[in-house]
Amino acid sequence: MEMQRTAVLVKPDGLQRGLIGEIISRFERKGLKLVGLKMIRMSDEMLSDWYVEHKDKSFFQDLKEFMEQLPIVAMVWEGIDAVPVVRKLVGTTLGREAEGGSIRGDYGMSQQYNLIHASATAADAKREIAIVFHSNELFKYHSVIDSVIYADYEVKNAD
Ligand code: FUP
Repeated sequence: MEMQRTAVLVKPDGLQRGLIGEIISRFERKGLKLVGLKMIRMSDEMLSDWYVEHKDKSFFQDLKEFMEQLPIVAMVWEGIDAVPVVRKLVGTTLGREAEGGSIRGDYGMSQQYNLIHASATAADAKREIAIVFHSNELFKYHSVIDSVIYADYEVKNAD
């Protein structure tokens, strides 16, 4: 159990579908804390770094072209075990198979157009956050609801 930050992208299909507010709202209601947010058009270079684990896959170029065609909304969410918590809310990769109740399960039918990206591991999260955010674009702040989101011992154990 540790305090983590995780990267989320609302992809071009999520932007076109008008799901930015819905997606942010789900993470807010869960009790995660928004610590970074921006709208950007990702460059080919950024995407090559972002999807480095897929660089030899057949879909790599196609995926990058899809991600480059429109701006995306990038966010950083913070919380205890935020990386696996967000992955669970996002659901598995293929929308048609993703669990009902998850974002992909509730809103998507596709593999490539799966609306959203979420970091797979804490190491991926660190790398991905650094691709899109400067350190002065990430915020550390006390939220008034912190004390009803976690018990004190959970926060102590997570530090
Ligand atoms: P995920 O971690 O669930 O976002 O999915 P992956 O890391 O397995 O895949 C990264 C992205 O590549 C996914 F968002 C969907 C896309 N993809 C394709 O476009 N085609 C494929 O055949 C496999 C994945």
